Formats: sequence, structure tokens, C-alpha cells
Amino acid sequence: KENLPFYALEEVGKHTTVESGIWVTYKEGVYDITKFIEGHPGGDQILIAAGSSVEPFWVLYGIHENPHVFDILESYRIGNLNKEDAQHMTADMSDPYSSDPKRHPALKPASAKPFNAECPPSFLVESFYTPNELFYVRNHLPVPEIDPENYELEIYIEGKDKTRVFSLDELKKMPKQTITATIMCAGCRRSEMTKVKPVKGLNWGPAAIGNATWTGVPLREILKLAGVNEDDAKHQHIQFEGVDADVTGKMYGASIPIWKALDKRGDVILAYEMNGVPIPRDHGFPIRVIVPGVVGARNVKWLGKIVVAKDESDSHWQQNDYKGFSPSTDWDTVDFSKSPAIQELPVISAICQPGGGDTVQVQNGRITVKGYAWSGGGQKIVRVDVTADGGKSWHVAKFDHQDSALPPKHWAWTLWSAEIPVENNAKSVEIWAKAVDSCYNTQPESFENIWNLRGVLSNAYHRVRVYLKS
Ligand code: MTE
Ligand code: MO
Repeated sequence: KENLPFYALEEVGKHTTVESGIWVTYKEGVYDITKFIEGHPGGDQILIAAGSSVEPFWVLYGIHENPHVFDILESYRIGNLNKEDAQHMTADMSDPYSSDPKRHPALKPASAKPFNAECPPSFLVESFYTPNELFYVRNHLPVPEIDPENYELEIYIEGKDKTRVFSLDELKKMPKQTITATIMCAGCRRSEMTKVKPVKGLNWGPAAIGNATWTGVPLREILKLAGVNEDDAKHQHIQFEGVDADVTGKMYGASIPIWKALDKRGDVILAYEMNGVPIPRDHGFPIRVIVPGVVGARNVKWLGKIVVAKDESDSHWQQNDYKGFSPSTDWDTVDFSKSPAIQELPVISAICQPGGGDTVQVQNGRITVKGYAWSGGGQKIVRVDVTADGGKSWHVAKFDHQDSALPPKHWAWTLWSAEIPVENNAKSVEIWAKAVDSCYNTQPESFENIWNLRGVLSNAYHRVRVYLKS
């Protein structure tokens, strides 16, 4: 086949009829399948790929799993795609995830395609700002490839006939704002709730959360430029659409209430930097909306479009997912239209050091425990209580890092530590932690009575059993 001629994709594209010959490509091969189609009634399904690659269709129908098909195709080979075109085709066609970025090996995948991963919890308490490479990744779809030069953000106000478009350059030229905000997935710590009874969802540990600085343009400034009238009551929601799409072309989407977007103190920004560098591809390059205090799912990455609307986003993730239910609601009785979409998250904490099952050195009758605590809606953590004797004695943790922002504008987590006494000669103890926020809301004691079929809002006391070494 090395001796066969090379063709450009453009040339292949001209061969779509029986008269001109029907050509298709597969990886670097070019095939004339005119004879195949003539001889195989029903085989003309493949005409959908005429003049182009058969790969996207084969991926959809799973044909690629049958080696016999390749042999047949190979017998119709007439040439090779020129190098440039071949590279391009094989990269995006055969595996929609093949152009996903490389990840740090410390990120342990809960699912590989789409990529979902968290780092070992012990790393989280090492730094107030979670390093970008260790920040959990929650993707529903392949990571889109966006050329920053051609990036466009569209803004559409319902009832107006013009959309306003911003380039990345235009956004970056506007006055910028930096905030520190923690982002958490609604499913963080789901793996503990699952122990009560199985739930549907990724098996997240306590590290589906991270804290970072985000720099970008205040969303309200962009909305004003686009002509949003704050007093117009017909608009109640701001919808966000990512450019990441599924095979049917449906984009990831979500929405927030308009007050959060327009409130100067809401601090919603269209971010282009994360911890001082351009947002990495996994986290939404080049633009991502940061909605501090609000569940991860509304912090739409790879933002392509904003709609100022009367209604919430009609996307699956706004309507039929990321909602809470009663423990007695099951998949036969659930009615997603009956629960509101999660926005502000409830108070949560977790013990990150030691980890469950670790052996811990006892010093002067005490062990050291470290963790994070955070609450949604801009509430600040006012106390973290830790016990190693089932709640007979509670010890108030010391805050190792907490920023000074006042509630309800306190977007960052608090890192804490505590030295707790343990019983002489005990071989193991169970450590519990619970946090209290500035509304004096605190965490529920157990998962039994907050269990829900999607395993979201999994914020009961965190409990880890550790072994002791004296
Ligand atoms: N935005 C887009 N476009 N696509 C997505 O799959 N996942 C959401 C949100 N924004 C998602 C998205 C969910 S559920 C979460 S928890 C956060 O992004 C995760 O952000 P991270 O991957 O930067 O940690
Ligand atoms: Mo999420």
C-alpha cells in the first residue's frame, strides 16, 4: 500500500457518486467502494460517509469491533491520505476522547471516558490553593478543542433579535476581577452515602472539591454591555451553554437565577485564569463561568453561549439531574420536575489526614487530624468540631487557613487541624468531624436519613477509622 498514490481529503470529497466513484477514508487509507455498493444491496447505508471518513459512523454503530469488516474494506484500497489530513482524521474520529489533555498521574480516575478524577484527599490540606494539576476533574463529555484566536462568546437576550458576540481579546481587555472560590461537585463524598444503599453516580471520595483563585470579567459588566435591563422582570435566569457536545450535538448546559448574576456582591465572573495561569483545558479553557458558593454543575466550562431568559436552562443537567429527593424516593417514583435544581450547597467538612485505615503515631496521648470545611452561598465556617470517642468529648479545631471575606461573600474553604486526645492503649479509634457555618447550619449526623437516589448533598459527619501506634 506504500506504493499507492496519496490524496488530499479535498480530492476524496469530490467522489460521492457512482459516476465519479464513491470514495471513503479510514485512518490513513483511501478506498473506492463503488463496486462494493453495487454488489451489496443494502450496503448503501455507507453512502452517508461518501467523500469522507467512515470512522464517526463506525464508532456510533460499533462496527469497528469486527476485524472482518476491515479485510473487506482493505480489498478496495486505492491510495493513502496525505500525511496532514490523515493525522487530523485519526485524531478526532476514531475516539472522541483522543484529544483530551494529559493528566497528572495523582488524579485517580473514577471514570476514564469521560474523564472524572480526584486526587488523594491527603494532598488537599497541603495547600490553601489546590494546584491546577491536582484539582478534581468532572467532565460529562470529551474536552473540546478551542482555538483562542477564533473563540467567540455569544450573548442572547430573549426578546431581542440581535446577539452580542465577544472575542477572547475583548473579554481580556475589560476591567478584571480576581476571587478565591471553592468549587465542589454535588456528588462529593458520595461513596460514603452509597454504603447505606447503592445510588446512581460516580463513586466520589472527599476530594471532588478544590479551592483556587479565578480571574476574569464580572458577568454583570458583560450583561450590561449586552443591554440587559436590571429592572426588566421578564428575565429570571441566566443560562450557560458549553461547547462540549454529545453525539447528537447537545451541549452541556445549566443556569443560575438572574439576581446572582447581576448582584455586584455575587462575584460571578467569566474566568480566563485559574491560580494565575490560563485556565487549563480540563477546567474550561479559554472561558469558564465561576459562580461562587454554587454547586460545581452551574460553573459551566468552555462557555460558548449565555442566554438571558425567562426560564431555567432546559438541559438535562438542570432539569433531570443535580436535584435532591427524600430517602424514600426511588427510580420508580422519582419526578424530577418536583424538586428544585441545586444551587447553593450545604455545609460540609472532611478529614483528609489521616486517611481511613492509616496507622497514626500517638504523641503525648494525642493524634493530629487535618481537613477542610466549606459552605455554599458565601457562608463562612465558624467552627469545626472533632471527636475520637463517639461524641463524648468534642474538640474545637484550629483554623490553619481561612480568608477574611465576610459572609455571605466568603467563597473559599477553611483548612483546619486538631490535636485530639485518644484513650490509653486503644488500638484504633474512629474520628468524626462536623462543621458549623455562619448561619449556624451544621452537618447531619449520619447518611441514613439524607440518602437520596443520586447520592448528592452527601454531607453527613465525616468518619474515619485509624489504627494507633504509641
Ligand atoms: N461544564 C461543561 N461545559 N461540561 C461539563 O461536563 N461539568 C460540571 C461543571 N461544568 C461540566 C461543566 C460539573 S458537574 C462540575 S462538578 C464542574 O464543572 C467540575 O469542574 P472541574 O472539572 O473544573 O473541577
Ligand atoms: Mo458535578
